[in-house]
Amino acid sequence: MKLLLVCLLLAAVTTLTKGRRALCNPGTWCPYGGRSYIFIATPKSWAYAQMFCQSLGGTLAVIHNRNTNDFLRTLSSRMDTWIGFSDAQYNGVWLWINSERVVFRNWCRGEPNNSGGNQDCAIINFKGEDCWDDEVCMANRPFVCERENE
Ligand SMILES: *[C@@H]1O[C@H](CO)[C@@H](O)[C@H](O)[C@H]1NC(C)=O
Ligand SMILES: [Ca+2]
Ligand SMILES: [Ca+2]
Repeated sequence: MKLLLVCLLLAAVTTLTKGRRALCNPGTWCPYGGRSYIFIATPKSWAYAQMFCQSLGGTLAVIHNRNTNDFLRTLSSRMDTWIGFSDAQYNGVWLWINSERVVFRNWCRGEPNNSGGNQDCAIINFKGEDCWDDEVCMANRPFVCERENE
């Protein structure tokens, strides 16, 4: 497990170094709308995904408008993908991981439904569609990180 983490971190550092020149190549940071984003295809739990984003100097991605939503949808190849949106602190109160104000939502019809009483983390691209779903945070999903532009 530790070895795996080291490998992931090394891969991340390599990614960071390459990120400077590459624009939107897979595995590199991609500037958009004043921030940069990276899609990580390796499925992880929501908490692990956030830790990984932090190890890259960022957080799980937050979404404040339609354009960013569409951009991240493309970046993630329309796979079920964690974003930094959760109601784990208080069920029904959805908060962005960086505490920014919630000004945009894109829930699928009937979501968030807190199915089974413990769906507290949000994905984009539910069933490939252009909408969000709440899921069990322990589920392993690809994820998208964001960070400030340097
Ligand atoms: C609740 O959401 C899950 C996906 O998280 C979905 O599979 C399920 O069909 C939904 N249940 C209802 C009753 O809408
Ligand atoms: Ca919930
Ligand atoms: Ca749900």
